[in-house]
Amino acid sequence: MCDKRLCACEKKARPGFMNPNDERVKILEQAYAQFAQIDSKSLLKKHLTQQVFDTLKTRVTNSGSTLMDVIQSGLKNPDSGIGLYAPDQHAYDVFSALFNPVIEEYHINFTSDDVHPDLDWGVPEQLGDLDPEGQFVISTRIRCARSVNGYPLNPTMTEAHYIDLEAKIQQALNSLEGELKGTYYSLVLMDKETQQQLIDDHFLFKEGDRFLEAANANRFWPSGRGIFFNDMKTFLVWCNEEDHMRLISMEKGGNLSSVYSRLVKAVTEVEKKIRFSRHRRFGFLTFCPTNLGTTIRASVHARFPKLSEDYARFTEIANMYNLQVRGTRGEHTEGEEGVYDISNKRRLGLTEREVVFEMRNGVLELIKQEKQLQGD
Ligand code: ADP
Ligand code: DAR
Repeated sequence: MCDKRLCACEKKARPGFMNPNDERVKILEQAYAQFAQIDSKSLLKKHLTQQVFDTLKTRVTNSGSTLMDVIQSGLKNPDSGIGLYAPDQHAYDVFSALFNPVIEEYHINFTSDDVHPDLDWGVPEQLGDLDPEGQFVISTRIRCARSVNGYPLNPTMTEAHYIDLEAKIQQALNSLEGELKGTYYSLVLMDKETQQQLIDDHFLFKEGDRFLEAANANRFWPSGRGIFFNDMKTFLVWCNEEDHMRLISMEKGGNLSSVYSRLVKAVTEVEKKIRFSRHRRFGFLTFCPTNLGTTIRASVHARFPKLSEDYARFTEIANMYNLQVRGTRGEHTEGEEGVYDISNKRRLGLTEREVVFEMRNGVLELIKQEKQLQGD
């Protein structure tokens, strides 16, 4: 019987698998045993069964990522809603036994037989204005995420990757013209006062997100990170935050057609210069599985003082229309004075057109119910 620690036979793990006696497997087993004792409502907690864990614990992607890289954020943050991220593009396939049930549950009605449809922006002019009288909607924003082909995802990027990708993105954006013309601002060169003002004004991403930190997505910060925006700040691009790129169109008021039309024009222009990563089943690839597919989050900041008096009922109604309620400072924040961030929850299994219409129809219903409660 060979000594497990020294035996050469144990050292030869199969490609794509760790040796069961590998120290990393032992650490995973200890972490899973501790996680079993913790109460959590995350989809990770629900779907990482002992059987799934045992199936995946020795798997390794072609970038060297393990199950720990996938689940560590959810292990460290039991209050996660999801609790897992893809450390590289290959992870969605290698750890599909865990990703698939989480993805199919989060994206509602996306079943194991479904494949994300081809891109279809639809006709932006058909969306109209959500609130022409300006009674409820303060501002409208639509964002999509893009991973750049040939680059790994956050946890497997080197500092050189971040800097090289930032230069590639900056070069592509600096060639934009007309309404999309703008300037790139690197976080490395940005003074803290300007940075905080941009965050407070809802333009720039926050720093130090604990979920991303635990997922190893904030390494080498702020190297390679930054923001591009046009003079009006109606078209913006986040560089190397959670995803390689977040392309954002936003403006005051509820003119959904205007915001969506600008985003479609921008993404169409940028994809002439940068090749985006797509998965054969999940559409456009993102770091978090909640953003796969169209990667679109179309949101309004809107006043619902009556509806939100009963917050549980408010979120129940929103869920009926596949809408998500967030606070006014982004994810994991609270509403302020009856103002909330209302957006589509589903991004996968629908076309771009269907996703934005789902948000439009849901928001119009919330406005109708708010008017009824106000006795309009
Ligand atoms: P993402 O939308 O990229 O998932 P967040 O939910 O964290 O990220 O929002 C990012 C920023 O965008 C936050 O400052 C948030 O307040 C702002 N934001 C989101 N939707 C709107 C909107 N409709 N109008 C104005 N700002 C918005
Ligand atoms: N905080 C993580 C991510 C949820 C989705 N939001 C993203 N990707 N920004 C969670 O599991 O709650």
